[in-house]
Amino acid sequence: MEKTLIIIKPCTIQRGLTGEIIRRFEKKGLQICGMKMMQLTDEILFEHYAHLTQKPFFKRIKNSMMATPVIVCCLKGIDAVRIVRTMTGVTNGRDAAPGTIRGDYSVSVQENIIHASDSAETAAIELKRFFNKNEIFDYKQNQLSYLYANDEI
Ligand code: IDP
Ligand code: MG
Repeated sequence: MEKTLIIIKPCTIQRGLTGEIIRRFEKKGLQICGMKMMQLTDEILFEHYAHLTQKPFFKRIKNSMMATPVIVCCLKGIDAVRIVRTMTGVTNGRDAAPGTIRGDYSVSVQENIIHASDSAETAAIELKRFFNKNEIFDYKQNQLSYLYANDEI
C-alpha cells in the first residue's frame, strides 16, 4: 500500500469545497490516514515549492498558499500516488479534463484546488514535511476485501 499527500489549498477552503474534495477520495476507496489544518509559512513553502522559487510568480503562489490555513491529508491505497494525481488533473484548471478535481472546480493555473504528490519518492518526503510521525495512523480498513481482490492485497 502506498501513501500520498494532498493539500487542500486556501482557495478551496474559502469556497467551501473541502468536503467535496475529501468526499471524492473517500468514495474512490482511499483510506484517510492523517488530516490536519495548519498555517503554511515562508520557510515550508520555500522548501515545498523549491522547483518554482526562481519563477516570477513564486511570491504570488506563496501568498496565495498562506492566505488562510490549509488542510493536509494523507491518503492510502494501492497506487495511491497515481490515483490521486489522475483524479487531480493537470496543473491548469482551464486545461484539466472534466471529471478531474481541477477540471470540475478550477478555472485557474494558480488557484487549482489541491496539491498532490507527484511520485512515491516525493510523497514520502512531502508527508514527512507536513506531518509528525504520530499524526499518521495505520489502522485496519474494514472494507478492504470489498475494495480489492484477495490477490491484490
Ligand atoms: P502541480 O501542482 O500540478 O504539481 P507544479 O508545477 O508543481 O504543479 O506547480 C505547483 C503549483 O504552483 C501549482 O499547483 C500552481 O498552484 C502554481 N503554478 C504552477 N505554474 C504556475 C504558473 O505558470 N502561474 C501561476 N501559478 C503556477
Ligand atoms: Mg508539483
